Amino acid sequence: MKSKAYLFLASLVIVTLACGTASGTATEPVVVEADAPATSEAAAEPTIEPTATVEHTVVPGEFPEEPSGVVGDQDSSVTAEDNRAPGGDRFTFTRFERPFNAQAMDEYYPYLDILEGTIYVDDVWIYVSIVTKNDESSRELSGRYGIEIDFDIDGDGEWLVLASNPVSNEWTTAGVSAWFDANDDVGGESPSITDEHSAVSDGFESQEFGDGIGADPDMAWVRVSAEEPNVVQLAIKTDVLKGSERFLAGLWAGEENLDPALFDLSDHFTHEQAGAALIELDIFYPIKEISALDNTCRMAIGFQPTGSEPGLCPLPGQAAGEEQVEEGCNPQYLVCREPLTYVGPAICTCNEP
Ligand SMILES: [Ca+2]
Ligand SMILES: [Ca+2]
Ligand SMILES: [Ca+2]
Ligand SMILES: [Ca+2]
Repeated sequence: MKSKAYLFLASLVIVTLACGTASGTATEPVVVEADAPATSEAAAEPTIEPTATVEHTVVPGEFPEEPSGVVGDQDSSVTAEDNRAPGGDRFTFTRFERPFNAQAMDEYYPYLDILEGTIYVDDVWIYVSIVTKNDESSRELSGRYGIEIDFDIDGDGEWLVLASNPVSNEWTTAGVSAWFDANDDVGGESPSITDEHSAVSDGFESQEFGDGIGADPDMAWVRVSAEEPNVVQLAIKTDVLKGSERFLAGLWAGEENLDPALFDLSDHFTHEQAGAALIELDIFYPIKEISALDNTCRMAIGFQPTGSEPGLCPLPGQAAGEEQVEEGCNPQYLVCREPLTYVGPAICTCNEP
């Protein structure tokens, strides 16, 4: 109830400021002295107090040229007619490829199907680009899109930053929220894989930012690419890393079920409850309580991974746990390219006419 009241107040503020917050501010990132970030001790208590106005000091600019990490993800459109995913759905490893409705899996949601993700980092911002399946018939990005950040590289996320139903081509904090796992229970006893003994976790329970309200009103932003309406872009202050210059990052797309309180989803639900999107896993197929959801493996940002980091994308030359296979695609039409850095499987598309 508290959060509803907060959201209501927040939307009042946004409505009030709708005309005043957009452009006109610096297009280049401006380094400002950051306020002391909330400590994790303080974060156990909700720290957000609605304020009368949201005054932005620094607005994200354009992405740096060189990406810090790139990831490919399965294109479920290639097997959607068979009511299944082509790969990439391994519940016990917290990997989901299920941009479909539950049970029948006969509705495919291109706006929830992540195909590729890229991360860029500069001194002030972590920039994220999430490429969803381009669908001429429906370009509304009506889901939630986000990034999970694990800055101590132990496999459980510290932050989940989500943006709901992005529509603006300008950077905005509207609809953006940032959640912290202050009591460090995300992931349970086995981070990034299903716990043997399930325990109760409250997930990312501490909301540190929402719609421009929080200790730092400039913490997290979203926009839709002006050139590519299927691309969601996020910008998050590097302050969230609390001094770390390296992190693991996974990307998410979903709807209401992409809920900070349910993390890790692979601990909150049993495999039986969650179901599976791969028809080969016939004991668990089809998807059930976890549907309309997609995520990526985790990119290593700012360091060379050993390969043993929990949830990490397969490294080049390493036997890939999941191959990026376009089933049903005539091989002569299959176009694959290597990601720009070491962090992910080849990105393939089927150019069959
Ligand atoms: Ca996907
Ligand atoms: Ca962690
Ligand atoms: Ca776990
Ligand atoms: Ca927690």
